[in-house]
Amino acid sequence: MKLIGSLASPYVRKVRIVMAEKKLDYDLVLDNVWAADTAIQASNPLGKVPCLIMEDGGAMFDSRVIVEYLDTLTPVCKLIPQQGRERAEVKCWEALADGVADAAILVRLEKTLRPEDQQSATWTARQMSKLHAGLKSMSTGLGETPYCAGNHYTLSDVAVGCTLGWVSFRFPEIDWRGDYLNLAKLFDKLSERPSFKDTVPQ
Ligand code: GSF
Repeated sequence: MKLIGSLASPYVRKVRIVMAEKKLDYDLVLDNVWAADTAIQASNPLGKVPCLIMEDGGAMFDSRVIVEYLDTLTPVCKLIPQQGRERAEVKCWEALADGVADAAILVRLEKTLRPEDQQSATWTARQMSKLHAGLKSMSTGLGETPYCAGNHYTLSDVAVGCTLGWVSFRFPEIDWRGDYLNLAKLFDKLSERPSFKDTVPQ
């Protein structure tokens, strides 16, 4: 399998961590989707990474679809419960974590891609409020449990870890570690895993 992605993206990192946890082999093909010469649209018409190229040449996106597929390929380190409420809970954590990343990325794009005189403070504030509400909700949901969905490591933790890592990477001024000690503790625990160590955003 080939994974088209970048070393900074939280969604690509989520897929890479799942690949590593499940001990799946793949080649990482770097593509800067913002560059004029990006080839991403040949594989993903939406022009986004991650995009998985399967053995038969077929392309799969987005990260949530890819990780769900990867989890079915081997019983090694099951990350998504099979069914019912537990499954929905893990998927909802993933939606929350990805949604926080979506909002944070929109803020960054507004600042980096749009000329200063066209930037909207209202839009930025709207996204920032989602970012902060999302962090708070993650902390409340985690409470004092060892992992997001309870006692076991799941895709929820992978998704939350990738989003927190990305927020620290691009918004070092947001002190989520100081505000939410339980998230900091979880993040430090996750950061010891080889899958996280090998994929620190850069
Ligand atoms: C989000 C992918 C995405 O926005 C997923 O795969 O989970 N829901 C999708 N990827 C960004 C890179 S990054 O900011 O992580 C991307 O490829 N953006 C290019 C664009 O044109 O929006």
